[in-house]
Amino acid sequence: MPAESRQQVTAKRATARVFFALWPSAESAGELGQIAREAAARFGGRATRPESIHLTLAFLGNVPEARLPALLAVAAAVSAEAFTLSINRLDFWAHNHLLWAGCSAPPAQLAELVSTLCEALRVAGFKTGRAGGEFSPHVSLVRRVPAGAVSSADCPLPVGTLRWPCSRFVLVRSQLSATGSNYRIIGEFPLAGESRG
Ligand code: 3AM
Repeated sequence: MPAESRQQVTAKRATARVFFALWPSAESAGELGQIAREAAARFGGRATRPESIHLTLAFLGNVPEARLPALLAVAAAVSAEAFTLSINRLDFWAHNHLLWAGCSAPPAQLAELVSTLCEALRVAGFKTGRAGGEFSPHVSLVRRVPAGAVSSADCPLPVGTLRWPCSRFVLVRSQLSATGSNYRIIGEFPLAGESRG
């Protein structure tokens, strides 16, 4: 049998850095992007660009490209209900200098979607997230906020409550670059019913 070409070997080893997420409408992304820019101007750090704003459901990291069709099939078989997120608070994690937006009361359907998705991924042999890590729903708005810049965490969102209807989740490919991560949606999966909440 002829030896594998260098190209074939490289193709087998190629990986994609991927994660599942909720992706906002352009309108919600625009509003959150504006809050991110204002917070970065006030506290320092790097605001997430509107086109990159998302809520991570499950992070897989590097997956062989050859396994992407299986990954898409697992997600397509997930059955979960649509819901609406009420984003109404800002918070700050000192350990990773991250300012983020979230919900005071995340809907039960969000946790159900994450547990159903993660269980389906586990059964199919995909590893997700940090071992033993709890799911903490958050929308990253400003990264690398300087230490000590934010004195009070957990405050209301400046624009009041932002409604984010979620009728699909997506698989995203992340390309790391010197200027940050670039995200590309490579799969979309509908959630059942009307987005309520
Ligand atoms: O912007 P957020 O935090 O929602 O934090 C990373 C980002 O989500 C997260 O995956 C998203 C795309 O990069 N992430 C990166 N490395 C991770 C890891 N090892 C991770 N999440 C869990 N475990």
